Amino acid sequence: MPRWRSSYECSSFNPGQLPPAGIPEIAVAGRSNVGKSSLVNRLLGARLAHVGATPGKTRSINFFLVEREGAPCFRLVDLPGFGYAARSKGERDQWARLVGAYASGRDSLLLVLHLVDFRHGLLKNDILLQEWLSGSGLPIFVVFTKGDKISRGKRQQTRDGYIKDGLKSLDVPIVTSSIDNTGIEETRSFIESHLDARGFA
Ligand SMILES: Nc1nc2c(ncn2[C@@H]2O[C@H](COP(=O)(O)OP(=O)(O)OP(=O)(O)O)[C@@H](O)[C@H]2O)c(=O)[nH]1
Ligand SMILES: [Mg+2]
Repeated sequence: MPRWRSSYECSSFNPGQLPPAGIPEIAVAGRSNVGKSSLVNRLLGARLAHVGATPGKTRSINFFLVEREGAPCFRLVDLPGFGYAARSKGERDQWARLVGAYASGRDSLLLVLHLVDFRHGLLKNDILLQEWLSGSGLPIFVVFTKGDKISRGKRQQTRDGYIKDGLKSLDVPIVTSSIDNTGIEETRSFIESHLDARGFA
């Protein structure tokens, strides 16, 4: 697979700061603290996104440019965490306003990676997020995070159980860990093949 070269592009704290659409975008969504920024860094191969031990670290939409063979290939987009319970309704509304302004009618947004904590599977907020994303017409692919917290021998059974419980995902979800790199290369390949399938090889 050709090497990705990544760089930070910009951050949007409000709809007025969103960069113009253009090149294909792959967004990373999920509950606060699920490991979005950590996975973004692993995929990019660089510590460009800010990681935090407390939920609510990422408040802006952060855009990272991935180049392949010297040419812009796509943007990886780190979204703020969805639905942290301790936050006020006002802040949840702010999430919907900002992410809604970003995602609505953005033809260049090809795919949303929905990150789900492998220890818990889909919680209420994950189901709400899936409904919101699919209601916005966005293709969803589930990526499990923190796979290192479940022993290797139990991973397949755990994943199959979550699939059986029901989830929206374009394909069989990938189990990842940003600690030991499990599933990172597989996720990169999935992104590459999705870009390819959508005509952006
Ligand atoms: N064990 C383990 N911990 C992880 C993994 N990925 C992230 N973490 C930890 O989970 C915490 C949250 O990580 P972030 O990457 O900041 O999570 P986030 O989803 O971007 O959080 P918000 O920006 O607050 O929505 C940090 O303490 C990370 O070190 C993982 O794969 N395994
Ligand atoms: Mg984050």
